[in-house]
Amino acid sequence: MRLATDLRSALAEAQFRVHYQPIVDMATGEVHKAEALVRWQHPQRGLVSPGLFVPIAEASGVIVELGDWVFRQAVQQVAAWRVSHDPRFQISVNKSPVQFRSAAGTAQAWARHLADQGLPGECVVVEITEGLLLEADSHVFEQLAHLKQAGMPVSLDDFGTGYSSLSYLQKFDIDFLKIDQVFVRGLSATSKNIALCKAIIGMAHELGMKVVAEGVETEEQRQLLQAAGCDYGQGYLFARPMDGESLSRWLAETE
Ligand code: G
Ligand code: G
Ligand code: MN
Ligand code: NA
Repeated sequence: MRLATDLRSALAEAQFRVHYQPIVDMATGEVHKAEALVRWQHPQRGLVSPGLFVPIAEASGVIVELGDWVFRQAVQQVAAWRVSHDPRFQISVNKSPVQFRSAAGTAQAWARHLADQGLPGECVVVEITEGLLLEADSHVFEQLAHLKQAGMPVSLDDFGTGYSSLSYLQKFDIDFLKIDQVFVRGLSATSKNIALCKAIIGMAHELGMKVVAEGVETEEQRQLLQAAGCDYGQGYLFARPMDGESLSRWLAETE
């Protein structure tokens, strides 16, 4: 596929952008978190969705270098927002299982980069998937432990969609659980989804995790999730992913 060869040169040619989507504190409305989401400005195709190119980047291994680049962009951005907006600011970065298995872009390398910038580990939250935990070998265990040692929180993305086994939640120290959009979509007081959301939130809190609901699009969904004790919300109701400069303006206006 053409995209695969284009991906290799895209980094050198500076065609990637990082957009940020705010994550809102449900109880207070404050914003001191955001998720970094990569975008590809392709010279012929225009904006290519990560849903399309991330799997190709994973298959070719380019995701390791790309993921490192996204991480560094996020670090630069979080340092700025800690000064200009809120000293607690954290940015979530998605880390693919391919990156966890690589000898490059390790947890130690990320920790060193943060230390070199004079930043605490807690600045960057690492988003992982259920699949990583299910296939976790000793190397993955060790990498997750290194993230924790360096103070980097771990967030479990797309929760509830992939697998039915919950046993891995006992084995790993997870800080945030992200309820997948499929549970938030069609949320109403009488739907089965509200029962599922409440059960997930209750379980997460019992296990010492904070909960982020993804894909919050309506005021009704926000209210139901807030009443269910959900800690944070992310979705078009609050804001779409946008470039750093736009989010800086949005943060200033939302204050
Ligand atoms: O940004 P959406 O808007 O289209 O993102 C689609 C998918 O791409 C999501 O599942 C998201 O986790 C993934 N994604 C976005 N940015 C990154 C990234 O920097 N690294 C990895 N591994 N996945 C990403
Ligand atoms: O990493 P993850 O798979 O969770 O990526 C989040 C994805 O969800 C991105 O593709 C992002 O653009 C998308 N997204 C964020 N908020 C909303 C929303 O309110 N509605 C929908 N449909 N998608 C959203
Ligand atoms: Mn994510
Ligand atoms: Na998700």
